[in-house]
Amino acid sequence: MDAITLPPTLSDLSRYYLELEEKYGAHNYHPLPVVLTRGEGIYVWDVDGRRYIDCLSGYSAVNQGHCHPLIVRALVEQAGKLTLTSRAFHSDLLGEYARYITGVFGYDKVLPMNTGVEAVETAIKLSRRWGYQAKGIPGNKAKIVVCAGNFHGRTSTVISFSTDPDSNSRFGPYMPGFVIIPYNDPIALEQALQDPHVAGFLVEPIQGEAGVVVPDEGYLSKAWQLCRDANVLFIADEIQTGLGRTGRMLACDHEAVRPDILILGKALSGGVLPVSAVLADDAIMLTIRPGEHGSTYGGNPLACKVSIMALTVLQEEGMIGNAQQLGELFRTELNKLSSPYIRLVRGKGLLNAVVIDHGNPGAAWELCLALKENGLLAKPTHGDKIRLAPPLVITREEVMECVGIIKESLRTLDRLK
Ligand code: IF1
Repeated sequence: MDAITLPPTLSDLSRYYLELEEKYGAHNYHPLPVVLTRGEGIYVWDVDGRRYIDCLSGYSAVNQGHCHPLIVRALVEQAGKLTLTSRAFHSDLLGEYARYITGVFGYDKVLPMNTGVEAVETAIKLSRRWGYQAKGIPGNKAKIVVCAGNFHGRTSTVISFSTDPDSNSRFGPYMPGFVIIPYNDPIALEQALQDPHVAGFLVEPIQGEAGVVVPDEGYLSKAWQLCRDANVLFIADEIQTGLGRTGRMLACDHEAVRPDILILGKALSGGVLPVSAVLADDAIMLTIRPGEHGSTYGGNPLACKVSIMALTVLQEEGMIGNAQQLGELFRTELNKLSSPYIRLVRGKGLLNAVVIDHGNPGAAWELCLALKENGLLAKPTHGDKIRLAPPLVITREEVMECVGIIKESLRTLDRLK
């Protein structure tokens, strides 16, 4: 373990767990030095009993708050009854779930998967299949247009169209058939769509990993219109932006855009299981036939039960409106800090980021360490951006507490050269 990265305040107990991971776990992450053992609502506790406000929310998987009692109850009850049938047999929950989720989002059909990237893979395969079968693209010629700065997951296909060298360099060879255009650029999209072999346009309504990049108002609706005109499927990756995070059920709802293919994940289970889904109408979804796609765990009864409850509490407990209102407050109050170290505050609903402005390239990391010391957990991305995305159950008082902690913690940057 690189001793200099460990703060002197780290307890022996925390150090023990950190060293275990370091010794026996692959080194594919660089976490903040905090070891968590319990969560409830917006709070998490470390092994030394210190409490933190979680401003990452498992990268927006725990929108409903940690260990939401109704979601946990659904999980535990179903776990004692039936957890997995595989899709070789029916269960008494898959149909109920399919009816429920298609009703919530207004699509004919759902295809259930587990992780986010599997749902993205599914959407890619589905749009290609639709391209051959419905649009008449010649065999193996289908293209999918994607945006620079995207993050859609980490499989070898999906990293093939990443523009982030950390994600894809030295992991080639790469899957062909993707065209990368600039994000937030309808003219580039219009040009790309002139190619008759394009089957789909895959886009994040807000780019999360890129540092919460919010496109210009009207971009999504324009892109959607361009896709319709070109007979190209508009595929929205709402894995991070969906499920109330931006103050609407879907980020696309802000512009009344209805994607042809909708991809959901993360908070679809409230953070208790990997549950993802692809939604589309029959003309698209039924181009995949039995035996042509699937997954052992996709649509398992445990996931179905949990997901119904995760969607239910999201809607019934006012979380979406709360995200809208308190997100507004959070950004307003962060802007009021007018700190020389905050270049800008951006986001929508409770998906926000601050861009740090400091001569020291390690400033965002140092700030996150200071935030942690003061009781708030957040993680830098791309060096200088810090995502601030607490669970949607946060209250006004707690948002103000976050702002206070951030204000206090920014002072450490005075001392950093
Ligand atoms: C990691 C970021 C968040 C996603 C979108 C698909 C996926 C993700 C829009 C894949 C996943 C994660 C994965 C996580 C870090 C994280 C992330 F920083 F990379 F951008 F959330 F902000 N589409 N995002 O954001 O979903 O297969 O992981 O379930 O450590 O890689 P997955």
